[in-house]
Parts: sequence; C-alpha cells; structure tokens
Amino acid sequence: MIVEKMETALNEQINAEFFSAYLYLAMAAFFEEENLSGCAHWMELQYREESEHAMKIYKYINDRGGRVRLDVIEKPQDKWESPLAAFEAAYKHEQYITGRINDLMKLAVELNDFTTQSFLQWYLNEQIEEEANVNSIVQSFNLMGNDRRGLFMMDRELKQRQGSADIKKQ
Ligand code: OFO
Repeated sequence: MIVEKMETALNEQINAEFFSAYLYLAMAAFFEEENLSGCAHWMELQYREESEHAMKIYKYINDRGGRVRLDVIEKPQDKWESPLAAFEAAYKHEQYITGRINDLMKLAVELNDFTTQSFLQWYLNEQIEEEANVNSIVQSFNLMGNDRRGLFMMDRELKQRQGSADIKKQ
C-alpha cells in the first residue's frame, strides 16, 4: 500500500508527463507547419515516450494498491520563433522535469518509501538521457547558425530516430 502523500505526488507526475507529451506533440505540429518533417518526427516520438513515462507511473500506483486520479492537462505553447527556440524550450522543460523527479525522490526518502525510491531510480537515469539528447540537438543548431543547408541536413538526421531504444544513440 502506498501512503497518500506519495500517491498524490505521483498522480501529479502523471499529469506532468502527459503535459510533456502534449508539449512535444505541439512542437511536432509546429515543425510540420514549418515543413521540417525530420524535426516533427523526432518530436512525435518524444510525445510517445512521454506517454509511456506517464503510463509507467499509472501502472505503479495501481500495482501498489493506490488510486490513479487524472487531472486537466494544461494547454501547451504552440508556436516558437525558430526551430532552435523550440528545442531550447524542450531542453528547459526537461530540466524542469528533472527537478520534479528529484523532489519526488526527496519525498520518498522522507517517507521511508523504499519501493518508490527504487521505482524512481529509473526516472532519474532517464532524465540524464532526456536532457543530454535534447541538449546535443540545441548545440548542433547553435553551431549551424543561419545556414539553411545545415538545417536541411539536421532535419534529415532527426528523421532517423527510431524509437526509445535508438534515441539514446543520437
Ligand atoms: Fe518524461 O521525460 Fe521528458 O519530460
């Protein structure tokens, strides 16, 4: 059985993960509109990954005999100044999510909830990759500057992303 305080915090994290999914889907739609199908594809896979992150917590709460409570998902921003600005926003968002996972871990430690600590370890590790992946894209965009050919190449590269296992290599 999971204590109520932990259950509430995990339910809030389900919402945060679904918001992440929604934000990345909004970015995918933005890139579609900009005719950058590789960037759109990358973001669409990110949307799927975030939904999986949410569902992993959903399952965990149920497995621990808790109660999943879904809340309203905030409307995401849907326009950015440039492809770089969108990826920068994604990087900032991942840093925010890392902070949230750290807070969840702190709470699990305070509550002596060893099972949840073990469960959250996966998310701590995942956040290292989430931040690193998007930051490396931001760095590539920065190097490229205003080079249109570079943008074309970058878009082609991002199209190669094949799913959660493959993204770690990009
Ligand atoms: Fe769920 O890791 Fe990104 O937000």
